[in-house]
Amino acid sequence: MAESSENRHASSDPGTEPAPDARQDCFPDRPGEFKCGYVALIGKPNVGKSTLLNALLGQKISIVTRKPQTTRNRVLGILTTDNFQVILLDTPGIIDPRYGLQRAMMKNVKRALGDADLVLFLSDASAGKLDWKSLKFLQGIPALLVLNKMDIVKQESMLPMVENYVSEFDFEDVIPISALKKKNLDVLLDAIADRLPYGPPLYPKEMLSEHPERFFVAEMIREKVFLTLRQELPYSTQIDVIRFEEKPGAKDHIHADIIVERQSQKGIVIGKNGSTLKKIGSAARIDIEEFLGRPVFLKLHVKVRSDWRNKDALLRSFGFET
Ligand SMILES: Nc1nc2c(ncn2[C@@H]2O[C@H](COP(=O)(O)OP(=O)(O)OP(=O)(O)O)[C@@H](O)[C@H]2O)c(=O)[nH]1
Ligand SMILES: [Mg+2]
Repeated sequence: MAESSENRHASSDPGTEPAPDARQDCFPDRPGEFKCGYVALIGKPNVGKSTLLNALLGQKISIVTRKPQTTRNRVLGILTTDNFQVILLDTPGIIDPRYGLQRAMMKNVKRALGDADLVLFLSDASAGKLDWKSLKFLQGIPALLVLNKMDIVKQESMLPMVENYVSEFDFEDVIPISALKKKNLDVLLDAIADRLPYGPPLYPKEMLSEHPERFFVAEMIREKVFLTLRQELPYSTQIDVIRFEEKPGAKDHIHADIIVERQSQKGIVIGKNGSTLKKIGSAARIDIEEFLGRPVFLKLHVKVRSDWRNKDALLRSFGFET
């Protein structure tokens, strides 16, 4: 995950174009046996898609909070074994979009589905209710029904849910898991591998993701904003990394803006004597340093961009497709 380019916006998504020489460099002796494909994680907000992506990769690359609609982008994670490479696409939870940002989020879901060889349709086994809305997105793409959060629900109580789902869609298989407790993930991975197409790897085997470092930095700050601020305010925020300077022999300097929609929100994010902003910054810096493996100097500012969630030009400047 090398820091890429001059791209100013952390949340820009470079797409799924693989590194051009990856095909030749990896596993040149066994191209016929190798499997490789794209697998999209789809489902309602909060069902555990990002938790599952992180659990499968063994490293946290997608942010997780208890709030729904945490993920906004299509987050790509690469898992390579001796026999296969699976390119996992985490996506925003499926909702009826009400404003520009949510419409852009749903575009990211559709893009992931457009790339997918297989879908993991995640449902919260403890929720009871079926997720008809997300089901409509599948449109004939081969899918596994993945019932998450089996750690907090009795297996037999999942049966009515499974019966209802399979009567509506021809799922390839049904797999109960716990992404949080890492239960049954080996079974899930075998089921994925069975269904991947044959083909050479698209990425070098040590590669875990392809987003630039500043994307992850912005996401880590956003996670702390979601965890620190209450109620609806996090949904009005966006992170814009405006400077990311590597300083050999010294700390990296990272300057990021926390964008809010209204002046009144700015005061809340800053807090009394700057206490809230300081809390967000300290927590984010710890995660960023761990992720980058080096010390950083993180400077946060709060800026107002009136109604940014509905302004296409601003959304595009933050890397969203409008
Ligand atoms: N008990 C339990 N909780 C889980 C499990 N997987 C995820 N969670 C919790 O569910 C909440 C939402 O998890 P996320 O991974 O952010 O869910 P998501 O589907 O990515 O949500 P969005 O990005 O909002 O669409 C978090 O509090 C997780 O800790 C699980 O297997 N068991
Ligand atoms: Mg998520």
